[in-house]
Amino acid sequence: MRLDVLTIFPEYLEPLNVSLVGKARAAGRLDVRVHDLRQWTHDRHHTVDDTPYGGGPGMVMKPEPWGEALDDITASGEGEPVLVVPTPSGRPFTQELAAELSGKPWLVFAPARYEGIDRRVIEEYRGRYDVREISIGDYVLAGGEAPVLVMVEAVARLLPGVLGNAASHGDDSFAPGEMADLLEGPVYTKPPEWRGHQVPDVLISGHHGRIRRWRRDEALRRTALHRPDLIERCDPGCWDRHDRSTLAALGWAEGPDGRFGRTPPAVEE
Ligand code: JAH
Repeated sequence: MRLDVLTIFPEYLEPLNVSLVGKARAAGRLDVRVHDLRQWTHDRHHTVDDTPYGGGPGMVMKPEPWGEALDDITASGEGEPVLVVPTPSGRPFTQELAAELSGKPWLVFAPARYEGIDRRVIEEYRGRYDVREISIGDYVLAGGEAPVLVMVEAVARLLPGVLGNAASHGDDSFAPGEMADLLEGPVYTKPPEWRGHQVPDVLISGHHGRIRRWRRDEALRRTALHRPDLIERCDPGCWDRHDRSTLAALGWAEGPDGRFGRTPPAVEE
């Protein structure tokens, strides 16, 4: 997979040289190229921003450097890249999207600074490439570089041969229920007692059926506590008999459609 990143802070992308992504590159699974957007400016001050039309605070990134840079970068390879633009107003980045992007041969990331990039750049490349405006979460950063690091790590670890991944990642026995329906429960390793805290007996019991059920119940508890939206969105087929009784014990009410809700169904007059 080829990855290009076009940024005014190329040094921010240094972490791509280390750890998992660095190893994927060393192993020849990833070809990462980081470019300084200012190389595509022509004035003495390497200007990349200007004041917003219509007024208001902050600055907007000028279209010309982005256009020239993206034209050069996209002409330097074969085929059409997916252009990824991190923005808080984008579609959510999910494990599903990471998996989809991991199947693409070429990603070009365009992290902005200031108040963002002149809209016409997105319009221009929408007509030519698959453009994805993506948000990694509901908060505002100073720019899109940190989201690029996040997305590249999520994508790179799915590439065949990167994380000890088998040839295909589709039928993962490898990533058990990775981001399936529930959050993962707690994990433990040796020693069995640490500073007076015990590893739960069931995990040491050797009763594999009970261990499986305990882990499922812990996953349900954690999900109900931290991500009730995931419980509510699950269709009735998600839950086995034991799940239903665990959720009921956690104070969840089963509606007539078999879905669970935090508030008990309204009582008829
Ligand atoms: C901030 C350009 N979803 C997280 C996220 C992504 C991008 C940005 N902020 C937050 C951002 C300023 C300029 C992009």
